[in-house]
Amino acid sequence: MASHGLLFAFIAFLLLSILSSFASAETRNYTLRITSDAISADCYPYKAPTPSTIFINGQFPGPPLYAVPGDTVIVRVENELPEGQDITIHFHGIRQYGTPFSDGTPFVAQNPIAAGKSYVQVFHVLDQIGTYFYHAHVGLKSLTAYGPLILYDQYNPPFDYEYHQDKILMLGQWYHAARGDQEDALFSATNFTFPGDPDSYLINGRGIYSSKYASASGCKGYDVTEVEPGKTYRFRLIGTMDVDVMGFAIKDHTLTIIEVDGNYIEPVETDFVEVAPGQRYSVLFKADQKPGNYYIRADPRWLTATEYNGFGIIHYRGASEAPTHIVPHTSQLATYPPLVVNWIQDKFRPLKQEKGYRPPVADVPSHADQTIILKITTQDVNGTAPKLAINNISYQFANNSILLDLYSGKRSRHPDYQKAMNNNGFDSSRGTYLARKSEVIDIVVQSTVLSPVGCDYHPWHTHGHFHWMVAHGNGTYNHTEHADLFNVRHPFPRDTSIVYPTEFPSDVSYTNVTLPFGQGCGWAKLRVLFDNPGVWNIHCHITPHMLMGMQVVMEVGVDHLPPFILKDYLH
Ligand SMILES: [Cu+2]
Repeated sequence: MASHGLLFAFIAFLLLSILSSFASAETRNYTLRITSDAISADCYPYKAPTPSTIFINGQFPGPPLYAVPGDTVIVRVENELPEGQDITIHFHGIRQYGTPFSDGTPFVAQNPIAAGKSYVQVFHVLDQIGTYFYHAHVGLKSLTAYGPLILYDQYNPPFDYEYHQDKILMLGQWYHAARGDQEDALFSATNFTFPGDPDSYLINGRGIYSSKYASASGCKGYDVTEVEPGKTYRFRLIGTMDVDVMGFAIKDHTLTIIEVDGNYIEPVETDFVEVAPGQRYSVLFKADQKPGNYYIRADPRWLTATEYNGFGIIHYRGASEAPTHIVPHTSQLATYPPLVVNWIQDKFRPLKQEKGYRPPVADVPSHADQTIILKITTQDVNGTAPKLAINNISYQFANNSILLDLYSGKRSRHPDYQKAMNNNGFDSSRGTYLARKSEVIDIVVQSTVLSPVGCDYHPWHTHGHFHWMVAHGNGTYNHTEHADLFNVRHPFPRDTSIVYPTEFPSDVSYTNVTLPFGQGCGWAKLRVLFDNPGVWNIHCHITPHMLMGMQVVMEVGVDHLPPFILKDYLH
């Protein structure tokens, strides 16, 4: 039942045709029916027991959702998982401006949807465009509960970025272990165990574990993207992984990056893209080589092993050879460049207003009203094995949705902002960080050497808001020295940024780092305009890190909450 790349492309084409015939905004109703099954996505004969793989409307990965600016989107989530399996669905990158209750964060925006129950989420697209996705936000369900969310715009294709068609390429990862066992190990009080790196890397839900299994019965083989010779395509790369930072390259082809997390940038040519969990890129691909089959290489980065299995196929229509689903030889693969902290991000610059295009996000604010430092640490919680933490506090889920408690009056809507500001933004009695409405805050994420993961990369995601990385550095952030440092050449807005590890031995075996635990090993400063009243998670998008406590909750302008319109839809 794994979806086929061609089917995606076909649906995308159909919907694009339909959407382009709609000039005005409308209401789009979607239903996401959540079920589970036992499948093998990578041709390996073992299938972890139900409910390891989550299906959405009978598909893995879930079906694409589409909308255009001005639309109101109504999504009904129906949880048909087995008893005891809660879920929520988060629309990653959607600002949820005026609808914080639809953000899908458990015990923050809403309470988890119990098995057999359903919930409705409503949001307005406003002026957002580009490539997004939806995913589960409870436990490790996002390992397989995800699907694309594409916001087309009236300037599609925009400006000079002409392309024939767009194609969705979701980068994913696949474990042979049962999700339930992985969650039990992760939440174990005495000895929590990180799920580790996956057995297989998938493109659009497909992959091959190793050559031995390429001809296994029922093996669907690699994802195939069909292209017409001479035409240009927009590939929408979606980082639906939960752990690894991925590379992406296509043998013998150059790519042009035009979109970063829903924001257009001036075109940047590259033959390699680095995609973290939660990030998206649109790249233009020109089918300008001899008709044939070319391998996509989508292997992880920042790991020490050298052999991985993340491959897909670009097939030129009319090529004499059909795509063969055999594991490629190294000579058939694009080579990856050496690891570089912050990759080529200094080449990115936001596309300015031109030819009718109006950027959905204003320029980076020139100064911040305050700075909040989020230092990655560990904490012993009730004598358990140390959990991950921020400023020595490992995030604990509330018993009831914080936002719903604000609406019902159980929680005060008038926090003491000044008191929090004197305490690094943190209100210890509320257990949250605070921002006044429309306040500009610099969030400094400070990486440290951790046991047992060493100095790791951490892709930080800001719910409800974009951010601009305005500075980054090695070692430890020093506010006296770095308060006015502005060393990103052209800050560009996005919703998920990698805080790179900067201190590791030259062979990049950073997980075996010999530096003392707790030492600063890289930081990034994310500037956020908190203009969206609500309660928002800010967290590392490595899902096990987040679940182990690398997460904070920000109450933003809760004295200006929008009306709770969801009550009109919930019945
Ligand atoms: Cu992390």
